[in-house]
Amino acid sequence: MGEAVAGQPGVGRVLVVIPTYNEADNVADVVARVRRAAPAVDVLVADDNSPDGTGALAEAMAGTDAQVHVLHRPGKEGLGAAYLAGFGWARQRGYDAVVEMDADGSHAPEDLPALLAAARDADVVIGSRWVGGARVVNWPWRRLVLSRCGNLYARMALGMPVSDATGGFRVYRLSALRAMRLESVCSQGYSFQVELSRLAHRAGVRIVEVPITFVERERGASKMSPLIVAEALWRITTWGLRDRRPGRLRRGHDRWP
Ligand SMILES: Nc1nc2c(ncn2[C@@H]2O[C@H](COP(=O)(O)OP(=O)(O)O)[C@@H](O)[C@H]2O)c(=O)[nH]1
Ligand SMILES: [Mg+2]
Repeated sequence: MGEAVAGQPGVGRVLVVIPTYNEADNVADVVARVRRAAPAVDVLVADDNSPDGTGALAEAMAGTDAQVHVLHRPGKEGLGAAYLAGFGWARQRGYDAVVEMDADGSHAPEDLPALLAAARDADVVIGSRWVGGARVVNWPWRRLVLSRCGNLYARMALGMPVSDATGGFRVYRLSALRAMRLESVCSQGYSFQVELSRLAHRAGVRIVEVPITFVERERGASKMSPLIVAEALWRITTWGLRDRRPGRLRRGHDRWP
């Protein structure tokens, strides 16, 4: 397709980072939908060496579209590590903002223009399932309860005015990521989203929530596991206790180069 373009009005050069693990049935569709919905943005598929060949499929798309890129990672290291690598990739190449988006179609690429429009007046935009105007379609009740309770707990423990701290459809300005001091990040799994919400809140950057329509995946399997839930519960609890004490954020794994 065409040349790299000047960028998104009021935001600048935007990179949509899509982490993938075994998303062969979804990756081509989601990338094509992103390119149609927001032609000015670039796409980076961050694949953890998926055994089902997702990385090769993404590579084939990158071969025919200069705005699609692939970051091949050696193995499954969790969502947080994939995103940090993607954010670092964006920073090294001078992007002004990154978008987080799942590969499985749960985050509708067609909602992207609304998120990017909100980013004109914000540092962080959270596509939220739990604000007025949002919809959640076909999610099993167990996931609904987990998300509602998890968000309630996160909000209470961390004192954040964020309705969907666990959601993964977001825009971050690179300036905000710098202010958030990502070198302290320690999450492996989905608690990464809560951790970044907390860091954004603590950094005092402008956070805006925009309603989205979240649709349960139709193809492929969820990577959610009891271990991921346990990590989130454990981390939210320790952050909550730590935030009540004065002092500095502890350092994490140094994965933000
Ligand atoms: N690169 C990478 N992507 C992952 C990993 N775990 C999950 N993902 C991706 O993260 C997104 C959300 O995962 P999903 O299984 O749909 O979680 P759910 O929506 O909470 O059930 C999808 O695009 C997954 O392919 C991982 O360890 N590495
Ligand atoms: Mg999903």
